[in-house]
Amino acid sequence: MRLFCIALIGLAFSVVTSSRTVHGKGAAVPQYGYEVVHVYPHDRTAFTQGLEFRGGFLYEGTGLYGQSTLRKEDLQTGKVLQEISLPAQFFGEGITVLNERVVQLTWQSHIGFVYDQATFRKLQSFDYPGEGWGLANDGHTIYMSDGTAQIRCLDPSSLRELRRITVHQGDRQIDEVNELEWVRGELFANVWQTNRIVRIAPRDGTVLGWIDLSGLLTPEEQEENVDVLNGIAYDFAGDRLFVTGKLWPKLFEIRLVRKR
Ligand SMILES: [Ca+2]
Repeated sequence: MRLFCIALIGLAFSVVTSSRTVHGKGAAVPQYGYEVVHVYPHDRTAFTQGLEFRGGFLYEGTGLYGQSTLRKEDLQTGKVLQEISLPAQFFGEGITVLNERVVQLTWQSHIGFVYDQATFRKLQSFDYPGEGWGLANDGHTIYMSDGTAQIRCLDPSSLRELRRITVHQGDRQIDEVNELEWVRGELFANVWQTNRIVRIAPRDGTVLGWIDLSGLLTPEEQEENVDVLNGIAYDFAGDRLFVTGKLWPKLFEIRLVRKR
């Protein structure tokens, strides 16, 4: 009986200790809100799955079967300057632009495409296991999300997987990591079906912060058949951060504001 009591006390102590530890780590992660710097138009029919800003233009990959595209767009007007459609059997996902090529994933077809950045001519395709969700790159490595807490690191030439990191905050894995962006040495990622972006250390997947983007759309706009927040693009030259969502009427330039 005495041994049993000691075991119980020990168990209770360890539960308290571990919950304090988890709580402590969670509290230490910075939380951010935002200020809107500028509002731009966004195509209401674009089911945004990938977004990047390169050379003064937006590149956007859109999804849904029979409606998936790759586009180049004018930021100011939202006008589509160049566009190709994917064959109807493919649901387009993330895109990234590197070395004058655009890479685009598909959701569940295990195949990605590589296009010439200037002409959008298809140069090659490649395959991968699992699902394709988001893409980004740091100039040397391509990062790919797949709907789990894992981010795959790909060789930009062969598009073969080099290693993986797991997005985590303490002991908790952050699942359904979606559209990605490389921002000043960090990976930013939409978390699917939330209004939040998670800031990730690319080295080991540690969560560096959370950005709450609730309230970007008005209540009226929320009722107009829009889908979730998805789409982050960073303008290196101008230090501008853009966000939008699937079927959203607007694309926002935002500035992050530390909450705590
Ligand atoms: Ca992006």
